Amino acid sequence: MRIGVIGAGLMGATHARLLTGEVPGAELVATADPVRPATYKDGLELIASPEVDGVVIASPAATHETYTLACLEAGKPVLCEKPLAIDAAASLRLVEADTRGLVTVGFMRRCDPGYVGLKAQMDAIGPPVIVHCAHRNPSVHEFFDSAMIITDTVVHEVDVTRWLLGQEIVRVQVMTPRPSSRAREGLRDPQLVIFETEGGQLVTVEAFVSAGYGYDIRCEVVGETGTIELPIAVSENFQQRFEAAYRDELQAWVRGEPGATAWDGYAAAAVCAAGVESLNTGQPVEVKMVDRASIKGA
Ligand code: ISE
Repeated sequence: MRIGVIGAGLMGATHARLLTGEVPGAELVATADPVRPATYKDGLELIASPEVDGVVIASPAATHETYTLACLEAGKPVLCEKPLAIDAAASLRLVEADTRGLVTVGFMRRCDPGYVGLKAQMDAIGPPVIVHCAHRNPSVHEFFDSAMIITDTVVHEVDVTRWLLGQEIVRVQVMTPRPSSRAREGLRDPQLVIFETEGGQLVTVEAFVSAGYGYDIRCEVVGETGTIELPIAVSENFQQRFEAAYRDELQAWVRGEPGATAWDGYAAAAVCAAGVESLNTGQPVEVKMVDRASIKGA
């Protein structure tokens, strides 16, 4: 597959590097970025190029909807970094537009060897009742605000929960202890997020983005007859921790294997919206989602 990557920032550069030699069947033929060195300044030109068969979108979130729609209009498979779009309403427009299943969302943990192993063991612990997660980053950039701890950080646990349990999340509650003295002024960090699934399971997520000591992702699934845990692998940052996941995600996409769909991107956005509302109100919030059956092709 001849691939074009839109966005030459951290994630775009990571995808471009992996596509150059690490992913059999993939050939990086073009890049686009308005300010950094790239083949095109405009992502729409890259999408229109007859040289490009498939597109990876790793530009700022506000551009995702436009670029994804252009890929759909051009009939080209697209791997869009999370978030799929700026909010749930925009994500839903993409679900409706993706009648041919051309959209994959970059929820790379589904390809992480640790998570893949965890999912493979789910049958060994009986019906799952509780999941405990922790998502700790050493630090975040100065523009990172309290809501982004939900929309940028916990969004991965939203997707992992839906993927591992095969259930939609119906309610979210966010609680915050006193902020860490290491958290930037005004940042409500850490946060404790609780999801309730449609099947009545509970998921706890400790999100702590000023954890200092490293990038640390944990997940324990408690079933009726046992528990299983993600191997602990404290790393320097998420690129290092999930290097294999990013590579395997690209490989699966190039092979045409199913990954996270536009619906998964929409569901994650809807859960995050409830999470941000709970963060702001201190109350549990119901997730508002359209009925999947009402959407053709979702
Ligand atoms: C970042 O945007 C990511 O996507 C990483 O996977 C996540 O672990 C990190 O917390 C986010 O800031």
